[in-house]
Amino acid sequence: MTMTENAGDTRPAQPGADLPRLNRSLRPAAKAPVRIVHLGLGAFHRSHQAWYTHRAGDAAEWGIASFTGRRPDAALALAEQDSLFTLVERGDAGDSFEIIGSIVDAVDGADVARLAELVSAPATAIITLTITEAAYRLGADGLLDLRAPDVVADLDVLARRTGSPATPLGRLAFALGARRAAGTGPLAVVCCDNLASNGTVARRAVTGLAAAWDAGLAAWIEANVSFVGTSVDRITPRTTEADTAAVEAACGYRDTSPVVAEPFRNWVLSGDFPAGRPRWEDAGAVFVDDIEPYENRKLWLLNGAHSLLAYAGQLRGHATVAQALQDELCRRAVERFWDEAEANLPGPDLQIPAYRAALLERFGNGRIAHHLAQIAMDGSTKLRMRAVPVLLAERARGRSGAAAALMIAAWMDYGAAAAQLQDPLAAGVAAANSLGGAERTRALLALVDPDLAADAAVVDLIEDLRGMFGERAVSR
Ligand code: CS2
Repeated sequence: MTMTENAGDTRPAQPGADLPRLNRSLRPAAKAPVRIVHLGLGAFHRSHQAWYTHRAGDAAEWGIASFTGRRPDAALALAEQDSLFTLVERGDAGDSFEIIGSIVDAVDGADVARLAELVSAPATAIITLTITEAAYRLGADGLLDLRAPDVVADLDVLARRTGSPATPLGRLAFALGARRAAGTGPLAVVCCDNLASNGTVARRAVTGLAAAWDAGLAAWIEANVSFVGTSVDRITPRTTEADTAAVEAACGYRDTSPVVAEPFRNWVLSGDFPAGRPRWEDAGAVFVDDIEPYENRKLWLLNGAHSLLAYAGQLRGHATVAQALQDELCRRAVERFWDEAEANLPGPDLQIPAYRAALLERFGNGRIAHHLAQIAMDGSTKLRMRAVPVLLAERARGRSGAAAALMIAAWMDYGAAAAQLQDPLAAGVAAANSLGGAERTRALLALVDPDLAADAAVVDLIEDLRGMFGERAVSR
């Protein structure tokens, strides 16, 4: 069911609690059986994979059981409305509203027994992941950091067989162990996080953790789990109270968990699905043999510009992507970074000029309040995918890579100015910031990439670029 906002609607903007709650009588089609298990029940999962599954021609056969990460809240709220939610597609011209029915079970991530039960069920064919870039616990060398405290704690829990693992990787390894024990055969793990070579990263992280627990499980995963790589794209800001009110006003029911997204969406996938998959191509998903150029285009051009705007924009006092883009200084920094990135992306097939033009329009969508503070988090991990490859590629061609370096410098300035930094390496950032001058810059760079930090010319370049956007205190 798709509804379009009726401008002539006379209902009050905030109809209040007397409205019915979104409920099963509004389910767009019968509940599908669970065949997909998802880890990371957040807004992006719902605007992207849940939407594609909902729109697949064979949606009736593919239900998603979606597990939250750290907190149960999103699952509790969805469970109260039969796992249904409204997707608000917010374009320049207005909003359209659609009830998405592909999630059939919303579960507290801490319920690891239920996860193991569903992952080991014969009908389950796919596990999708949106657990955030930082959750793969990759060190700067690209391998699982077996010394990360939460990884150590999960390995301890798994070895003792008491309690439950708390990280997504630990939970996934545990559930795959249950599938192995049940003998229910191969399946696909589809990584939907913004990481370069995300299928490979997921495989390394999951098998790395499994190997440290149970070598037999690691071998079983290697032989039975297909790690599918993807490039995912749909700008999905955090839902606000105003969004919830807009759904009430337009749809006439109360939905505590709507999701707002831009009309644009894109999903490129590469890999095997040994137990089958929905016909996501019906909804526009594209299956390719070589995903790397698509990944790089998206990670460098979209996500790279996002990170640059997040740090530069906040240092300049802006709150949203659209606002930062109107600032000449920020906009020029983005264009220069895009020039560097483009010089290292292959051929005309990727249609970079059109992609860049489309990005300017998407970022400029003033009706989407995409907060820079949301994008700014976990910078030490994100920059490894968004700035470092472009910087390295430029330097390998004998150029400076100054625009990519500026993104890193802006992250450093932001880290020094932010009242509270949300980053897996926040303690390291604070320690580095207690040093002075070039030593500080070198120590911060080592958190992102130790090899780059050993290159004095790169440290000097970044040091020179510090302070370019001012050092306004950043409160959030
Ligand atoms: C953003 C992404 O928060 C971020 O780091 O760059 O979430 C971005 O909005 C999505 O990748 C768009 O597809």
